[in-house]
Order: sequence, then structure tokens, then C-alpha cells
Amino acid sequence: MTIPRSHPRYTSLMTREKLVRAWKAGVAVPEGLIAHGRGEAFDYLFGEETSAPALVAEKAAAAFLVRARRPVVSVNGNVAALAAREVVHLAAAIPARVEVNLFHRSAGRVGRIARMLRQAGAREVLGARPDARIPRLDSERARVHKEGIYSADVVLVPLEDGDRAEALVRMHKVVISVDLNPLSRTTLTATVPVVDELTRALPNIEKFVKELHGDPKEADRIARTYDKAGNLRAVYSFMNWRLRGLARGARRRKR
Ligand code: PTJ
Repeated sequence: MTIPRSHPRYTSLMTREKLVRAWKAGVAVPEGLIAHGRGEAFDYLFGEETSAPALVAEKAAAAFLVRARRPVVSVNGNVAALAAREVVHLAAAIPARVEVNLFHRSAGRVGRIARMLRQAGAREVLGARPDARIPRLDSERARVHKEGIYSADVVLVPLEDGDRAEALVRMHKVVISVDLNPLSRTTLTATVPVVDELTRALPNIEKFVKELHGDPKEADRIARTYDKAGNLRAVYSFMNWRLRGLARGARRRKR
């Protein structure tokens, strides 16, 4: 289907098309299309822009990533479909390992996603031969690489499910999530929840990583003073402020 450039929701429709194509190619799963719809609905509430509190969390995420000894970026079907290049650029900037980790795991999907990441420039992609398990996690997401997610100290988990985020936190890892749902279990359990859209969040984190590489003291200060509860409060206040603004506008329109 051709989407006219003049359509007011051109970008959003193109993103949807990208995901549908990824589903047809066996990269994304149908459940991923549902997850995308949920994310998009939340993004409307944020005005489809990075909020100030999200930017604070993105800088904190970058601080933890540059200080990490064994950072890993976890990639699933939606993330590969929407942001393969952004993942590769961010991982190179940190530098971090990249590991494919799927909820709806099949060897074919892991292979296709790894190929996509390599086509986007990744030199090494883990995920095809998991040799360890995340303890107390029953889903396929428990299957990880010993030299990747299993032994990582900081894991970036975009579009994660809450169970694995919880399990990774139990393993005492710093878990950085990217999830537009400010109420999800992932957001509530991650060490650094980034409540922003994936393709905006990853380049922002990359920019901060590059800045903080030159200023390790500032990276230490940010990681030390980051306040998750305060940041989430700011996210909720931002949403409240947006909705109140919309309600005032609606009242004026009605008069
Ligand atoms: O590829 P697989 O098999 O690993 O499966 C991937 C999905 C996404 C289906 C799986 O991880 C899943 O079921 O995730 P959930 O539990 O639906 O959570 C995904 C979260 O990501 C939801 O809270 C959405 O609001 C959020 N989300 C969706 N699209 C975006 C997003 N957040 C940021 N940016 C997006 N583009």
C-alpha cells in the first residue's frame, strides 16, 4: 500500500507499515503489532515528543551505560523492525554487546533478526546459541548467552515484558527499559525506566553516551544522583499537565 506523503499521520502510518512488513517477513510477531498500538496510544498522551523527564532518564541511562563493565543491548522483533540502525549505532558508541532475546522465540526468528542487525552494521550479534538461563523465569526469554545478558552488569531492554525485567533486577543488574507505558511492570521495576518512544529514545541516549564519554565525573554524578521515583513522579505530572491543557482547550472550544 502507498501512503501519500501529505497524510497528516504519514510517519505513524509508515511505522505501522514497517511493522506489518516485518511481521510478513517473520521478524515481528502479531503480538508485537498489538504492543505497538499500546505504545502509540500512550505516545498521543505525551504529544509524540520526548518529555523533559524522559530526557532526564535518557541521560541517566547513558551515564549507567558508559560506566558499565559488561553492557548489553537486548533486541526483540519490534526493536529490530523499528530501530535496527539505532541499536547498532548506540551499541557501537557505548560500546556494548547486542543480543537477540525473544518472548516468542524460534530459531528462524532469531536468525532473521540477527541478519537484520548485521545488515545494519552490527559486527557481532549474540542470541542464536544460548548457553545459560535467567533464574526463576519460565518463558523463552530466560534463554541467554553466558557472555552476554547472563553476565552483563547493565542491560538495556527496549519493549520488554515485566517478568524478565523483574528477573534481571533480581540478578542485581542495572536494567534500563524503554517503554511508553508509564504504568507497565517493566517501567515500575526497571532501575532506569525511560518512558519514551523507541526511535526517539535510542538516538538521545547515544548522544548523551558520546557526551559523557568525555566527562566520566559527570557520568558518576548523574548515576549517583539519579532518582527513579522522582523521575516517574515527573512523568506522571507531565501527563497530568498535558491532559489539563487539553481539557482547558476543549472547554474553550465548546464555548
Ligand atoms: O519479538 P518478541 O517475540 O520478543 O515479542 C516482542 C513483544 C513486544 C511482543 C513482547 O516483548 C511483548 O509482549 O511486549 P509487551 O509486554 O506488550 O510490552 C511492550 C511494551 O512496549 C508496551 O508496554 C508498549 O506500550 C511499549 N511500546 C510499544 N511500542 C513502543 C513501545 N515503547 C516505546 N516505543 C515504541 N515504539
